[in-house]
Amino acid sequence: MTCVIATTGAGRSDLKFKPKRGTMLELRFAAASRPKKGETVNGDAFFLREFDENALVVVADGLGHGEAASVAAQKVLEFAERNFRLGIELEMFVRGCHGSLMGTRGAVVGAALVNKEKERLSYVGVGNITALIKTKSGTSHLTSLGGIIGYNLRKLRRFEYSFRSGSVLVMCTDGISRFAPSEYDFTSLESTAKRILEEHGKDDDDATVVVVEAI
Ligand SMILES: [Mn+2]
Repeated sequence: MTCVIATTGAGRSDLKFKPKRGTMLELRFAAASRPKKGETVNGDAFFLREFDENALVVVADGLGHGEAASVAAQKVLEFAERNFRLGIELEMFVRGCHGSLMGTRGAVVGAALVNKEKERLSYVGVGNITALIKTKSGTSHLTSLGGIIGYNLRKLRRFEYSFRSGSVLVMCTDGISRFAPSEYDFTSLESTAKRILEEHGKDDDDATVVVVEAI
């Protein structure tokens, strides 16, 4: 939007300027998830929560599949439900997950915090969760380090990315085989998430895809 201001005085000028945005990014979310073929419980889990100017997005893949994997993944959800505000200190959030998963089989976890005011995305990934940001100009893959939450936590590192209007965050567990984000049109997030799951979900693993778009 452009504002036009007419100044008073001898001269006259039309001053055009862009007003400071009073609004934050708005986010849209969609997710698709299903267990491995033949399993009744899902060893993957995801969590989405907006609070203050933030949104926390977590994807967890309990090791293996079946009941024990599901217990570990559900523990991540329980921890996130109680402690999502820790997400503003993402390393502490992930460290807390690690503590609460001790004694379980363990899980790999990706945690993203979007700051809708600053248009930034912070990411901490432990183990094999794929996360990427798709923009008009291309795709950047978010960096995860090795380790297993609840079992073997190595050094945590937070990576920062810009996340602006039009940016799309995609997070998947390894039950989704590699795909080219450019092949998908993210106009309908829900049907895109479903299509990625249908077209790239592996039969021999639980599979999850979460999509978050800034508008
Ligand atoms: Mn898996």
